[in-house]
Amino acid sequence: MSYFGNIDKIQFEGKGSDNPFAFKHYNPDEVVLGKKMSEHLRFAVAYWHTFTGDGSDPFGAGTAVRAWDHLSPMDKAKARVEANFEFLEKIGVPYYCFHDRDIAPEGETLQETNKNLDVIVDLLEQGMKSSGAKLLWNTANMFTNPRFTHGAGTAPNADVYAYAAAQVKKGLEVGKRLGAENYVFWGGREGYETLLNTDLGLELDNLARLYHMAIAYAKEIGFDAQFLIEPKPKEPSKHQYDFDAATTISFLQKYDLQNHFKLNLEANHATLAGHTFEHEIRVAGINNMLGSLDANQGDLLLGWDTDEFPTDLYATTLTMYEVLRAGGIGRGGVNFDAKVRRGSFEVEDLFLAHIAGMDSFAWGLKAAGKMIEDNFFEGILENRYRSFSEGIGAEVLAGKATLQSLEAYALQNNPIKNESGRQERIKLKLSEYIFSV
Ligand code: XLS
Ligand code: CA
Ligand code: CA
Repeated sequence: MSYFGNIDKIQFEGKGSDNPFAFKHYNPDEVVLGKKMSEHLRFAVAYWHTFTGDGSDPFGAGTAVRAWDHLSPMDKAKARVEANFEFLEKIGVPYYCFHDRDIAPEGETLQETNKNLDVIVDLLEQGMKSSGAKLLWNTANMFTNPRFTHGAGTAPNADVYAYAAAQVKKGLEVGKRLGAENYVFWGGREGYETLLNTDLGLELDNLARLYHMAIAYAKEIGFDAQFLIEPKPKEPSKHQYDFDAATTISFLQKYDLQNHFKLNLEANHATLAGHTFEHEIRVAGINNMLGSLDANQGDLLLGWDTDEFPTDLYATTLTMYEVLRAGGIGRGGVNFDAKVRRGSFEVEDLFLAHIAGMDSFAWGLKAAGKMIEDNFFEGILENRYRSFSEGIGAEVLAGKATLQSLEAYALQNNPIKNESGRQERIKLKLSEYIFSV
């Protein structure tokens, strides 16, 4: 059965095309800085937003019109598997991502839940074999079910902690079976509401213990996916432990986990943390922690996680600039953790939204590639920090300077001459690059 029968495979038609169901910028085989666009971007579709989501919000029921709406939970899950592979093929995206609870309904017991999961994982395995689609990452949803109301790996209740561990164990087995390239931990309920009932130290220690157990088990079963933690500062918890890239990196270092994890960074989560996405990517990059990206955008007028499809070219350009500077996305990818708006309820909107996101990222990649090729911004950096390549600056970098030697230098170096940062000129240049491709 076809779920998107009226839509043909989306093709690249180039800038001149006015066909809304075609790419104007995403040309998978086009080479940017010596590598194909498809290899730079490694796009993925998020199962939860595209196939499980129904457009409901806290004020109203779902609006999405889908061919599987009338089916029973298990049949719905099976239909979504077929829809997933048809969608990936037609949109030309090689990867997908899911939470365990997106793909199969929960049963009455953990046994039953795992059985449901196994039925669907069988179908996914077959579908991946016949279509060539790949799993960028999977994860365990340890935030929707009421049992996780106080947390999962940071729960105050050891029974809940054990349940979470069982779910992670199963998630790793599923990931191994489907050849997932990454495994994600997002701590939806790993945080707290008030310190008056929270043992912060114990909760963080326990979370680290769970991660160490996951590393040990993955090794035992031979699952060699890259492990990722996804920072987010708030929502659903008031304060989430993995607040942002810097906080998460220091957590990993404290618990000797830094060599086993990288970060899955999300644009909208960066915004919620009061950062730009490029800031988060740079922080990860300089710490060798850039793992993968959840591509979306928030709304600066709203303080919550709107998960819109990314269409802001300044943001996609700066994102790809940071990715290229960091040496690429490696085993990660660009996963559209984005949902169509509630008013965009037709299946056509799923295609139009992904085309918008893919074209915006391809556009950003082309602009960023040109920026790097021209060496304009890198040249500015080199010039701006040139005082560290000779004289007293070089001594600082070589670790030879002391407070005494720097004082002696400062005492005879008068006046100090600073130079303009030329920020306005630089920002206009960025616009010129974006509009030149
Ligand atoms: C929620 C998160 C979540 C993770 C995976 O805000 O973005 O969907 O990406 O659990
Ligand atoms: Ca995400
Ligand atoms: Ca989000």
